[in-house]
Amino acid sequence: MTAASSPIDAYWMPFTANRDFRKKPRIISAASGHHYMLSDGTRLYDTFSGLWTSGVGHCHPKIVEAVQSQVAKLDIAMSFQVGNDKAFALAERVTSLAPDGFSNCFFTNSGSESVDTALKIALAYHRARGEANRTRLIGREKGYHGVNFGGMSVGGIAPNRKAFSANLIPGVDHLRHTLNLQENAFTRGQPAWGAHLADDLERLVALHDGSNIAAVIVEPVSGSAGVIPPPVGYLERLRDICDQHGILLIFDEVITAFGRLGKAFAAERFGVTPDLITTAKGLTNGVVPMGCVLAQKHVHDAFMQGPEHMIELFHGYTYSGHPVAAAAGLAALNVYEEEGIFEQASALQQTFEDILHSFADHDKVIDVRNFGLMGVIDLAPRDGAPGARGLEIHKKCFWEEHLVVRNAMDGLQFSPFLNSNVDEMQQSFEAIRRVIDSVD
Ligand code: PXG
Ligand code: PLP
Repeated sequence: MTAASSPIDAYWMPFTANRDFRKKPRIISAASGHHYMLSDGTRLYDTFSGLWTSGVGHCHPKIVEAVQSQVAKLDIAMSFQVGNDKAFALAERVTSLAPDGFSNCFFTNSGSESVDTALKIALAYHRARGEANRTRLIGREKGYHGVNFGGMSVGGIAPNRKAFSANLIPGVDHLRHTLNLQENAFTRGQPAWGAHLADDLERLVALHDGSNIAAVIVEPVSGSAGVIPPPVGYLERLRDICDQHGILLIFDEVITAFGRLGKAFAAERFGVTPDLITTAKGLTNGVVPMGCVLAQKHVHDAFMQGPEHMIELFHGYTYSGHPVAAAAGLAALNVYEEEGIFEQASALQQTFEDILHSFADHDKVIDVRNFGLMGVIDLAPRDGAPGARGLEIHKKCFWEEHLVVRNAMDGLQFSPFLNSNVDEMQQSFEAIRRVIDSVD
């Protein structure tokens, strides 16, 4: 065993500049409501709701209580061949929240696992229906579908793919992304320009023949790549083309589900119904890791054939439907309903949009985008040092303004609590403006 050289060096942090972090670690040790706490008692306001996860705030008493009592009652049950009561109850609740037609729920432990599960369901679905030639998968440039091999391959974020280029799964194409600052900079909500980019799918159908294409996966609103709302008519167009050619449409709703757009699902908000929906994050308010794939009845039922003693889908995780996670999920869904959380989110959208767009005339700002309670302020990168300005702002917000602000390179991303207090939201952006003003 080789001991790490300082007490924090052993932890290899995800998606983090580890060496820079270790110089002055930002370590959170408690949270309550809309604030984090450091071990010295400093309180920080969270502008990112965990990591798009915690719509109702941290350590909600009802979710905490549900998890505490569940872990003392049933810690784990075997999830293959035997089930637990909470997983069945949660599957019922989630499918009843989903748009009409969704009948079944397959549990995972993260968004990445939900995406790889959905891709596998799509491939196996076509095979079960006698169309085993439908193997091609289509993602979109700038898409983020997690970090497992399937999701990384259909994803379109170059740095996430670069080191693994030769090993991405074969038979994947990408639609063009819809971010275009010449046409759409500083649009509030959905841009009017860009629906025609969905016709890229027609080109791929023409190239490969539609009969070889299994599924298209998109985020209804791109999140990680920097909040890119769909152009008006774009999602509808994708749905039409998929229908014409028997292609499954997958919405990756890991961020957009459970109220972030003011409705239970983006599918409902946009009035476009995919065949499969992937979720995670808000399913448990982020309290216990859990995701799920929602399937339309026609997808699920295609598997329910052959001898009844046979497994229909050779896929699953040890922790699929984990009882403690499922108890957290049930409690979170209860809170969403009892406290009118989706309605609160819906009511906050306009204020959030107005605050964000008040940054539009700042000389360091090159774009502002928003939809529902998702938003980004894109800053101009420093010459020769892309990302440096964003990271400096993140650190200054943390230490000087006691705010946790997420930067992805020079984009400042915002995921306000679905039950935010407007005064706190306003104060946090006043502080962010001070910091943007103060850096080079
Ligand atoms: N799909 C989508 C649309 C996501 O947003 C995943 C899949 C993967 O989920 P897991 O649970 O495996 O991380 C995500 C996750 C950011 C950021 O800064 C967003 C995510 C992850 C990391 C950073 O926007 N979303
Ligand atoms: N911004 C907002 C909106 C807050 O609510 C808080 C704390 O409540 C802060 C910033 C940080 O304030 P302080 O430095 O007093 O912890």
